[in-house]
Amino acid sequence: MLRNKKNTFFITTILLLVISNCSFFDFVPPGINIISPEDGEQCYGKVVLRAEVKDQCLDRTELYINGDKRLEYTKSDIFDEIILGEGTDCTIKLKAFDKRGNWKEEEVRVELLAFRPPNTPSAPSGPTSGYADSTYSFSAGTTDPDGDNVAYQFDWGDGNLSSWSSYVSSGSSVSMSHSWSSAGTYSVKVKAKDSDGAESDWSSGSTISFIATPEAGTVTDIDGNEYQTVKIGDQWWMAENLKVTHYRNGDEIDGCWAYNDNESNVGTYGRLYSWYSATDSRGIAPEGWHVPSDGEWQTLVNYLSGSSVAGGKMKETGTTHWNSPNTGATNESGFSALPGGYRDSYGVYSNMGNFAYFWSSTEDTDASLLAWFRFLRNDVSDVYRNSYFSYYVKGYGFSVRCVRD
Ligand SMILES: [Ca+2]
Ligand SMILES: [Ca+2]
Repeated sequence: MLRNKKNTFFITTILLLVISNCSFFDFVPPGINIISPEDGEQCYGKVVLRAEVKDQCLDRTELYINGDKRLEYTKSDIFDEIILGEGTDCTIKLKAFDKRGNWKEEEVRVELLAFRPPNTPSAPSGPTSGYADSTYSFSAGTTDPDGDNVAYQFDWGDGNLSSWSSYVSSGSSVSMSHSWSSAGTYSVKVKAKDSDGAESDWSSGSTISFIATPEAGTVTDIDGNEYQTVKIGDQWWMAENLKVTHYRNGDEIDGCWAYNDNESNVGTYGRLYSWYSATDSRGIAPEGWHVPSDGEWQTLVNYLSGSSVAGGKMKETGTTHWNSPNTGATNESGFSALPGGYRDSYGVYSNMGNFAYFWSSTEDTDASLLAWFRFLRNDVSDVYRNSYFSYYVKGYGFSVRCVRD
């Protein structure tokens, strides 16, 4: 009976029947009040008919659609849905009879238009980054032009679709969660359908980037200092700043300093090293590790979704060490960058709390006096790449993080 859904219309009827004692001397025809639809109304996909029929001797009420008798109600009849034929114009007539032969009819004409789907939802809202194999929620909502209830389905961007949510009222939102099994960047979309099954288009996508949950380890330098390490993508990084004072061969490192020459800073912030000592052939890094090249830094930044957000994912959270506002800090990478500041070539220390500077081993090929370094700030989520501070930059003291060979 239910044919092509698009061209099929429904009538929902609720007849309010008033029962009273029936007198033999009843010469009054039934009263009919069609509450909805109004005459001339445009209806989308279905007509909801509500009518009140009153008579002390009511016998029956007949429903006609476009002149065809469709249903007959008796006193106890209450109908929910009647399938209505195709078409754009439709007359709905109720004809009521009482037991004494009196009758009356009322008619309304409606314009039946196609089902209107819900409006296309906005891109789902949810996190922009996270860990693969963890579960994250996205929410979405939209309205239906007919006020129909709406259900939602999410396209998680990894080849999986959610099941349809249960129906909620037009304008309400729903949340659904998903776990993405692989690191990468995904576009999450949503679409809506109304209670008649009419579907919206897919929304635009919301981007979410996942990294693998960091694995942790340790490494020990020649002085016996143990460092936490973390695997970020395919790289193992030290999760603490280097604090060693001897090269691998046991020689003392001359270009290395405690911030403000205060040894109490070393435990938290490590030491600051000149580029010359960081790249000295005797080796500043623990066995099996090295000072990262500019390219190795870039691999890290790329894995963390690029320079505009990677800093936030690398910074220790909170404001114990970083000055407020520590913008964007999530430390999702486990890198735990700390704002160790720097020492300039005159021996002046600056910017602890606001900046973290890290050497790369790579000289700037355009100016061999310069070498590439990365820095992070308390007030942005960026990672910056630079080679110039002054022409004596290689003599500046910056923090050092080592990466495994
Ligand atoms: Ca009557
Ligand atoms: Ca609708």
